[in-house]
Amino acid sequence: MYAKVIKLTNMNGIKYDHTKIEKKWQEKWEEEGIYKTPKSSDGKKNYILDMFPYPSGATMHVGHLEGYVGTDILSRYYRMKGDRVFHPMGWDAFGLPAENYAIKTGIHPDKSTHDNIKTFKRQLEASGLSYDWDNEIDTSNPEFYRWTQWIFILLYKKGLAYKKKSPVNWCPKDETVLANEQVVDGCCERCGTEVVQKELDQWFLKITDYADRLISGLEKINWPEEVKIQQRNWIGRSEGRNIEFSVDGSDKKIKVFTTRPDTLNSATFLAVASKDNKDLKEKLGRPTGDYAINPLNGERLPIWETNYVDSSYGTGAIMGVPAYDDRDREFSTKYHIDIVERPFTKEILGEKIIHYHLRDWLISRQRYWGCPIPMIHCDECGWQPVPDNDLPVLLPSDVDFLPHGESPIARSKTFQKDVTCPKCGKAARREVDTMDTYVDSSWYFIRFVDSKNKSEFASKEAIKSWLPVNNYVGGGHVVQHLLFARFFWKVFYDEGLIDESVGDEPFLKLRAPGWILGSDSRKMSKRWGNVITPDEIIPKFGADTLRVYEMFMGPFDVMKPWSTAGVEGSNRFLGKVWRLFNKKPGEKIKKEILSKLHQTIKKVTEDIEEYKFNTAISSLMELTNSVTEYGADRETLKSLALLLAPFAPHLAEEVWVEVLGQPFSIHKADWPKYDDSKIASDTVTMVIQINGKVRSQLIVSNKQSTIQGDIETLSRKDENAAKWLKGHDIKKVIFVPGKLINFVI
Ligand code: ANZ
Ligand code: ZN
Repeated sequence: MYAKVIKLTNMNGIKYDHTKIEKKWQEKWEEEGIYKTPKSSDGKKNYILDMFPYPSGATMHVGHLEGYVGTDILSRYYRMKGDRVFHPMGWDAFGLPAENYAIKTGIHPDKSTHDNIKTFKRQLEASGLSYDWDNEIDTSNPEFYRWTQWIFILLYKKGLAYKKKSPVNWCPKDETVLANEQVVDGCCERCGTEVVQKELDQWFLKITDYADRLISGLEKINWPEEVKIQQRNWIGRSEGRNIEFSVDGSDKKIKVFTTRPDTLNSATFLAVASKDNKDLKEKLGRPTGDYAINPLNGERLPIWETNYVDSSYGTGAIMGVPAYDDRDREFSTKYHIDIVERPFTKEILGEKIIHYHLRDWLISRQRYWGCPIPMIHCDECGWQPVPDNDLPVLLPSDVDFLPHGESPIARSKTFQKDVTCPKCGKAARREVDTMDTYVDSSWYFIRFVDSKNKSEFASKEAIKSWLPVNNYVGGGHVVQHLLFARFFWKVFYDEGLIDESVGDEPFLKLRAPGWILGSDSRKMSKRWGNVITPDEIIPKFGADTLRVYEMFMGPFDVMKPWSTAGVEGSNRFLGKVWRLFNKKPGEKIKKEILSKLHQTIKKVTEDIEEYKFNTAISSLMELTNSVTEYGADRETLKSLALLLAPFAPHLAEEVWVEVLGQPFSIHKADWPKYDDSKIASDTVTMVIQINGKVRSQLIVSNKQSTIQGDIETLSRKDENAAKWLKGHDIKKVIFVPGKLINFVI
């Protein structure tokens, strides 16, 4: 064993060269299939999931990787702890950008998307991520979208999918529907023509039926508070009263919704939603000429029509109380309506009611690159779902992508061929719209657990064995994704497709990585020329350096700017680790090192579980420094390698197998345990800084660590510190007992 150490030390030299290590182990891991999902039922199940990426034309940048590295650390750590880990990856492959690209270049979305997937996958693999690729899914694959269609039909049969007229953004020149993000200042992003609203028949999913459960379920899950608040705000539950007013001189009645029925005595007007000027910021209105009677005091109140009342919320009408409501006051001031302030009343009129701001989910898209909606329209029988045996309804390939007023699929010659009504058999027509891609991402995490199932969307057993997701990581604009996915899950749960024991929330713990900004502290974007890709960093510094750097930049969930100096710092740290393992280990270690080791095991263990990857790495740095200075035995080195394995998997494997002579693979080895009795220490580690930069450290007794004179003397004797102090006048000494000493020179 010992001879091997010497031999391999010579072979690899002392310089840390990632090019000799990373590719080699990636190939070996793949060959040995060490990240395959365990078949046995040993260990606690732990489903660790990333929000799967949309494979866009722009390659992945280092910001995307942050979350993936985080879940990779968790997956490696929990595997070593003996958990049964499930860590899959796949592609949110449908979407508008690929279709727009096709319009511009003529390249079919299927081709561009799959080219992009190849690039993304290569980048993930080069980063040393431990996905089990056996369960890879692609939402544009008919094997997948067959079940997306099946789910749509399930919803339809449960009365949760319906068709209704609804306005869309319409460009009259391009004759196309525009997504909100394609409308810039009210004009078409492509041609600049003013966008109008057009009413189209569209499919909706009835998420509003689940509004209350979508709120109450939040109590059960471990999510960041701000994400829960976003969910609640999006649903917008509001308790109040509907109060009925009669219209003077007619038998018409107007119902208003108010959350402040106690202000009824101070109402001076009524207002109903107007059709025009809807999108203007300015409050506009006109009197209708009618008057309503206040049911509390009999006063006659003018009825106005205004754009600040939303026709689709509450009753679409309000009572105006300018004395107490800011919007009403602004409106009254502008139109010289009375402002009357009377005391609140204890007498409360009207029926109790709860309204939600949440709207049903509009899923129709007049687009090609999405999942076809599996419905057939018959003039006699109306809308009919496509029979199960006829699924999937395949996306036709014979379409041109230029917009012509409706979904490009409408002009396919094959799509409508021989279509008959499933009910009466007469000639009929298929729905040509496709689904919002949020539908795909609302259930992909269920398909992962049984991705090859041909007879079910996922078996109840597979769902029970892996779901709910234990750790879900992803960020960005996810309010809707999380809401929609929770809605789907509850529908499946109610339908009995999910065992009761699994529960009615799909994501138990959620964490959102903070954005990585460019080095100019701006959002990484082509526009600013500040995008950094793994393809620039990995060849130069290695994946381990990139991983350690990204996790060391700061707390996982906060924004942080990229710094090339920081990358170099992480690279130097790994170089230091490398040299440590290429030194001959000692026979014995100091007691101080032993307690430091056990403190570090405890700290890294706890930090990983709390997603505090940055502080876990700092404690590994401290341990590395202590060991470099005071030496270590083989057992200590083994523990250090194990602790590093989730962060720098290639380097850790190399020293584990090639230097320490341990059996392949470190990623299958047991996570080290700490011993409380060894943690207790009568010594502390003090940092020595010169001009605020850490230059060395001292291990001293607790008592000594509080005596400035002793620490100053010991620092001057310390080899590393002495180097920096030599020949300089010390202007000032800052001393923090038990923590640090800083020499200002
Ligand atoms: C009188 C009043 C007095 C009000 C007061 C508020 C304060 P949320 O919490 O969002 O439910 N409102 C009702 N329906 C509306 C609609 N369709 N469009 C615009 N505004 C509407 O808000 C409920 C309050 O918003 C209601 O209570 C109503 O104004 C207004 F001191 O009634 B309130
Ligand atoms: Zn029919």
